[in-house]
Formats: sequence, C-alpha cells, structure tokens
Amino acid sequence: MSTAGLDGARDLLDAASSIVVFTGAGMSAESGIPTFRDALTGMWENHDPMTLASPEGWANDPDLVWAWYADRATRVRSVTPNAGHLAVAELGRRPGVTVTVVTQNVDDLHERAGSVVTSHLHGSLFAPRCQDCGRAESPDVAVANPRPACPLCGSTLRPGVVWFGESLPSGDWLRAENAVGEADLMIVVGTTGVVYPAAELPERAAAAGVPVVEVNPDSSAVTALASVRLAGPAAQMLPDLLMDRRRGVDGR
Ligand code: BJW
Ligand code: ZN
Repeated sequence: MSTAGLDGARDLLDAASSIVVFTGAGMSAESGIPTFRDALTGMWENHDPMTLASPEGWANDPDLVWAWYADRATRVRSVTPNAGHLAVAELGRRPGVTVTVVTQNVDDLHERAGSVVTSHLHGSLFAPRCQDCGRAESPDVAVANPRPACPLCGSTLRPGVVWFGESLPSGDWLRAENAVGEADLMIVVGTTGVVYPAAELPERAAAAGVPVVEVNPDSSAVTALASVRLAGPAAQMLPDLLMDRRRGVDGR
C-alpha cells in the first residue's frame, strides 16, 4: 500500500482503459443517505440494521422491516446524486475507456447521475416483489406503507434487497466478476469491505496485480489492498481525481 495521493491516482487513471468503479454506502453519504453502519438515526435508532436486514428479522416482524425500507426508499427519493456520483458518470463518458459501475448500494443515485449500473449486488430499494410467486411490483409500491398484498397471488410483498444469508442476484454477480477479470484499474469508493462475496472483488483485483485506488475518509478492509488511498469524502475526491491536472495550473 502507498499513499501517493492524487497524482499517483491520476497516473493510474491515465494509463487505464478498463475501469471498475466499486461503490458502497459512503458513495451516497454526502447525498444525505446514512451509511449502513451509521443507519441508526431517528426513529430507527433502537433497531439493529444487521437484524432488520436479515431473513430472521423479516420473519419476526415484516411490518417493521417493510416500514424501515419504505422510509429509506422515501428518503432516497427526496435526495439527489452528489458530485461523486456525477464524476463517476462523467468518467463513463470518457472516450477510450470502458467503465463498469458495480455497487453494493440499494439506492438509484448512480443511475440518476447518468451512469449505467452493471451490477446492483445487494438489490434495490425500488424492486419489491412477491415473496411467494416472485412477481415484480412497481417501484412506487416500495414507498407504500402499509404494504399492499401481491395482486397476483395475495401473498406478501418483500423488499427487493439481498439480506444476510441470501444469494446475490446471479447475473449481477457474474457481470461483476467478468468486469473485474478484465479490468486494468479498480476504484473502490466508500465501503468497509467486510461483506462477502462483494468484498472478494477488490481482493481478486489486487491478487491479479490490478491497481486499486481507494476513496474513503477512513481506513477499511480495502486499505491494505490499495495502491493509492485518497483519504477524503467521495464528493470531493472523485471530482478532484477526474479534474484535468493542468486546470490547477493555468486556470482553464
Ligand atoms: C465514506 C464517506 C464519504 C463514509 N465518502 N466514503 C463469515 C465470513 C465471511 C462471510 C460470511 C461470514 N458469515 C456470513 C457470511 C456471509 C455474509 C457476510 O459477508 N457477512 C459478514 C458481515 C461477515 N454475506 C452474505 O450473507 C451474503 N450472501 C451470501 O454470502 O450468500 C451465500 C450464502 C448463502 C447462504 C448462507 C451463507 C452464505 C449477502 C450479503 C448481503 C448484504 N446486504 C446488506 C443489506 C442490503 C439491504 C439494505 O441496505 O438494507 O448490504 S448488509 C449492508 O452491508 C448492505 C451494504 O451493501 C453492505 C456493505 O456495506 P458498505 O457499503 O461497506 O457500508 P458501511 O456502512 O459498512 O461502510 C461505509 C463506508 O463508507 C465506511 O468505510 C466509511 O468510512 C465510508 N464513508 N462517508 C467516502 N463521504
Ligand atoms: Zn404473489
């Protein structure tokens, strides 16, 4: 690991042609979405997100768990992408580079900033489905509380997210694995890097000799794998990383 900073990261970016941007909750923090491990705010502060985000939590109290997700979906709808999301989208429009966005986040802020998201590894707040027949419901249903019954079979709808112990959506996972296998640079933004199998992705890149740039104000499990760490918030560091380095000199 080194801390060569912005110059080192820009050199890696200039040399790269196939970039995976792998994001976690810190990516959306400056949009006003609490990170997963900071999620104990307001009326939810007496609840453990690790319990709410589990099949056991759902089985114990689906009304409570649904209300938590409806509240989070409502909050996401009320905020906007931050400068970090916009920088990732801009990177995706750069000629000569392929950018694959792989996110653990269940919000839609990358899409609303203009990125195509290749993998939502942990699902989406806006993809409720029937827990029995699997019928997909409209995104608007995600903010309804109490939850309506499945119009097809009358059973219970559930949030379209991936809980602990559940498998990741296979297409999303395969596309992420393939992109990492072909990448020559990985940018990891705002994740503690402890939830598997997602956390394998930067491990695989580093093991294959692919440079990893980490953007995170705090150190994480990714830090030891990173060639460069940009120790700051995503909404500041990502636009700085993409800025033409001459701009700082000649003011263009
Ligand atoms: C900033 C910032 C700023 C702040 N700018 N940065 C033992 C060993 C290994 C694995 C396991 C194990 N025991 C069990 C497992 C498997 C388990 C797992 O990994 N557990 C670990 C916790 C140990 N994994 C699973 O169960 C997965 N499925 C699976 O393995 O299937 C196979 C299987 C089947 C059957 C049985 C067993 C296995 C599924 C994992 C699903 C994770 N789901 C969640 C909830 C999604 C829905 C919801 O949102 O409610 O996904 S958990 C939660 O963690 C969420 C996140 O996507 C994920 C990762 O969190 P993330 O993004 O890292 O966020 P934070 O909050 O932790 O960190 C924020 C970071 O941002 C920090 O670093 C800050 O510093 C930084 N930051 N501000 C930049 N402005
Ligand atoms: Zn149904």
